[in-house]
Amino acid sequence: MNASEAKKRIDDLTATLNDYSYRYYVLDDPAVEDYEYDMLLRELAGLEEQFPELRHFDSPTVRVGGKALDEFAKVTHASPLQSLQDAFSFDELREFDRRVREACGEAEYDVEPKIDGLSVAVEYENGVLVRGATRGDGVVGEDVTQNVKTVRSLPLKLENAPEYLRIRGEIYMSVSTFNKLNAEREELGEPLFKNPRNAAAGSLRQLDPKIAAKRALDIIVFNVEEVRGYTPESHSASLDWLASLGIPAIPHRKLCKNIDEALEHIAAIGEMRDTLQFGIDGAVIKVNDFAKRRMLGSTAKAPRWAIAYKYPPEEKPTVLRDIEIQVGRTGVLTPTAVLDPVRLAGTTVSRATMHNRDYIREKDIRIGDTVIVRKAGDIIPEIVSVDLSKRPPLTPEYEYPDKCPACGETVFNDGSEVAVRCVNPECPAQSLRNIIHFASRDAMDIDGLGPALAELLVKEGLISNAADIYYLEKDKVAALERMGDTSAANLIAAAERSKQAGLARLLFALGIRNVGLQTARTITKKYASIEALEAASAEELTELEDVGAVIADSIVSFFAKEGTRHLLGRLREAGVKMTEDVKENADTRFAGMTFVLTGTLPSMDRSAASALIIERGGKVSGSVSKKTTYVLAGENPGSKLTNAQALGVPVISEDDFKKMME
Ligand code: 0OX
Repeated sequence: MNASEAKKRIDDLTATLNDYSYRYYVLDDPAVEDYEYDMLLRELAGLEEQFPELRHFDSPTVRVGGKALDEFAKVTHASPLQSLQDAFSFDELREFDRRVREACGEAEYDVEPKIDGLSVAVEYENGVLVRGATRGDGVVGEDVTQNVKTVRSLPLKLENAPEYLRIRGEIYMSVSTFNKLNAEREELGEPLFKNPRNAAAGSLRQLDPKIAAKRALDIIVFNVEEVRGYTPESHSASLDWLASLGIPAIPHRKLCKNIDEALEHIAAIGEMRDTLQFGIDGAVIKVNDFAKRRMLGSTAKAPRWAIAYKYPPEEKPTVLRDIEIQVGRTGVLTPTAVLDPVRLAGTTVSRATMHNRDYIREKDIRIGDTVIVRKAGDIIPEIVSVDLSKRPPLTPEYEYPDKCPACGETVFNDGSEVAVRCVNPECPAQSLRNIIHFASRDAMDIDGLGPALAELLVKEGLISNAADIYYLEKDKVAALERMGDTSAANLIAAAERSKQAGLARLLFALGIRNVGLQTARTITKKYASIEALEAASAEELTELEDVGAVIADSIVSFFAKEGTRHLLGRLREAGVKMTEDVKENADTRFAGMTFVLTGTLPSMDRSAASALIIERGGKVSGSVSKKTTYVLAGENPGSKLTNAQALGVPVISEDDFKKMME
């Protein structure tokens, strides 16, 4: 195919696929089968690879995500993204109505669901999606443009667009996507997301947009924050207008004549809760008329013309079928309720936390009971109470195990805490968890060694502690179910690579109580070898920033354990690096300097430039202030350049920057 034929086909495919996407994701009215869509998309991607210069900026292939970032740039919102005042009763809503009428007379209210996702601001310049940013603290958020572009229901280009448009919406993960994602993660032995909101948050904050794209996020838009080139007079008119531009405006909203109608619609939204594809954590009442809104104004925190009603946590009865006891990494036994599945606040619940032994005793919870479950803060379901009227006759009291379910040793409760613990250092449940943690990404990052494989290796007797990972024999691994030569070789190579992870990661990987990765990093700044750390007293350790007596004690008692010496000895013998490199003669020419990057640089992308700055001891910030040392500007710089000029911050080009690095 020659270039002009390719151009025609690329133009055609881009337009057609964007139309199909709109019909599928916004109108919920697919025009073609998924298969046909996928084939056309593949054809387009192939042509774009051959003729990159012909790719449209709003090509549907943008949705699969571009290059990974090193960090998110900070974004100062052009005007703060306000929050909402909360109400927990209809009385408070009537009180809100009274205040509104006092200030501006009778008012019509828009009532809409309050989506439980992550607030973002999205900007369009002349119809082109130029930026997506998280709300952050309302004033400064993070630039998540790449990930926002993967949201298929959000147009990358608007027809009949105003000159400038900034909208606000909620990014969320649909219940069906969430369930699918967790099912896949379970299969792979990866940790499950607690709820759709956490899953959406984790996905939106992925530095690699390809991962974000796979998570299939969605958006619902509920506000026009700023617009130039159109003047809406009311909220409902502005949302209808957004919908006419192809933007997914908030559904189930209703214009209500007065507070009674508004309360009725709030109740109706509450009834729908279980059937919606997005989680909600309330409903919002908003004065519809913008002139009235201006009369009402805002307090320092929130507008006076809107209020959020929070529904009481949903509670439902279900039957407790079993109580499972798990043994954690620190030996604590935790009971989990196994329930008949029940829909609760947007997800299906079949397990609930029971906290500890005392919790079960105090509530006298028994297997076979009908229990009332609720989501605490809409995250972890818990048992609120037992419906005694439904207790089957002769149901025996529940007996908490006195033996560890994993190793059979007697468990202890020393009276000083509620936790019942297994103190057997050889307990396989604890060692499995230690191994899983050791291999995890932030720890030694042993690729491929997830919970499922770790469990298999322990079960088959190939490993029983973290050090054993480094002594695995390829043939034995290859002979395991679903493994084979290649997987075994990959695992051993990954373990080999992990030996160079360095002391900070190793300390974190060892699972010392209270020592997270950040603390581990702090420690290695002063103690660059494990020997140096072993020799440190608790008192010396507390001199470190962020290390208090509790952490210091954990570290000292960890090194005092017999098992620790043995484990470290075997890790050392295997060649695991036990020092942290202190970069001597490190290039620190940018130490103490803060750079802000803006626009497109001629030869490097912004993440590469950021990496060069950070490696040399500098910082990269997303917004210009008096503290900024340089603004590194490329083509089409944004408002950062103007801000720099206003504040007298020196502006440099990529060439200047390169000279600074010579
Ligand atoms: C939501 C939601 C959040 C926006 C600007 C002032 C009032 N989570 O669904 N906030 C608002 O309104 C805010 N509306 C919503 N629907």
